Amino acid sequence: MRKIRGCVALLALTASACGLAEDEVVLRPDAAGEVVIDMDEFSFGTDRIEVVAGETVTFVLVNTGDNEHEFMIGRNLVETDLGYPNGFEHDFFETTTPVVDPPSAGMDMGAMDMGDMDMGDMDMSDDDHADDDMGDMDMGDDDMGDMDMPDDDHADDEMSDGDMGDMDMGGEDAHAGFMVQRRPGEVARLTVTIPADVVGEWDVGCFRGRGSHWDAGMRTTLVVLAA
Ligand SMILES: [Cu+2]
Repeated sequence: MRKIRGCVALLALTASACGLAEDEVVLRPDAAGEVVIDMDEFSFGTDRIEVVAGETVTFVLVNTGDNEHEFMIGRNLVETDLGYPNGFEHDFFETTTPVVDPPSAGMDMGAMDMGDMDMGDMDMSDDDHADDDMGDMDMGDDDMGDMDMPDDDHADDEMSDGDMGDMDMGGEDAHAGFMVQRRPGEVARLTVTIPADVVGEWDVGCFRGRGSHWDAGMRTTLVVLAA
């Protein structure tokens, strides 16, 4: 853990030497194509991640925090009816299939949710109904967690995961798109060859805690440069 933090600090120095804002942390793939990202309360430890289209990049996602965290990339923030940040309208991984190690760390909620979002009124009403039911059921749990300290949030998640298995969202809203989820101390490697059609700026975020992680600053920017 200490080693990883040291790398981030070193990159910060490199960034400032390149003429960027002094406190701006920019991560780029190393010689092996790896970008090590710390996930904790509540940040990804970087202001910006820069990659180049055509490169094969491995995001090494390290949960150095005390809560379960997730890593999502997308555009156009989606909010629930109650105004909680809840994923992205456009998933970065719509046109590519990442490899996740271990595979159980990855989860793709994209097909179902993104389809509903793009479809017409009939699908929307179905979807709203389902979301409302979920929302009402989750509210009690989650509000309590939000008012308590993050540790309680974590306890909640652990308990739910134990009962329901890996696909359980631990009382979270299900959000569209591909995500990697890690518990404290866990690491996952997310490898993807960056397609040319994703050049531009993307948001990276964690939406755990009913969007409270995002609101608390657990987000960063991914910049995909043209080859
Ligand atoms: Cu988080």
